Amino acid sequence: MNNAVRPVVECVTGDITRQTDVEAVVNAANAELQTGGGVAGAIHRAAGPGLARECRPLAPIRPGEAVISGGHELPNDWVIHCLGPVYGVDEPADKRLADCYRNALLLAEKKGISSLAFPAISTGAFGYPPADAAAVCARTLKEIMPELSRVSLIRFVLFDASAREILESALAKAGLTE
Ligand code: AR6
Repeated sequence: MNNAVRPVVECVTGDITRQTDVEAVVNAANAELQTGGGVAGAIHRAAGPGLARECRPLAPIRPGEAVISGGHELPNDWVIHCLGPVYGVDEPADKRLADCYRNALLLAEKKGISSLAFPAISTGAFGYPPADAAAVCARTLKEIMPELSRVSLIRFVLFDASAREILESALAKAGLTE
């Protein structure tokens, strides 16, 4: 383990585009890295058209992959775009979802990003059952934590209280929060 101080892990209810105090936000992207519904739509609307322009040469990405761009008009310096698995299609779904969290965190670490906020990747349009996705997220976070020395805040932003409770309980079960 090379991280003397473990990153703070927290869950909040809110909008991923309104996280003014983190350096990076994670996008639940589509393969083309263009606007869409849900998180991707909200991020591209808030970031402005420069985000889609910057992303064009980075696409397409594969399920589990993560790439990074600037934040444009978002209050964040960076956007880390992850393509989650479509549940029941991109198999094994748990591995692909774990890859998203792992690759996003390793990319943040590599870039020296100290704080980032994630949405609940794949649990909207891509249909991943929230409790199963939360278990994968917590397990992956626990595995990757020892490899992080620069990331000091990992926030999860859930759209509603019930989604937040599901993730909070998975993180607590994994011993990652109080
Ligand atoms: N802030 C935080 N969470 C949100 C927000 C927001 N602004 N908007 C939605 N959520 P989704 P996916 C929640 O569908 O399942 C897009 O069309 C939402 O309630 O954004 O990975 C892309 O173009 C859900 O719990 O991501 C892709 O094609 C979670 O965020 C596809 O959807 C993820 O929902 C990606 O699907």
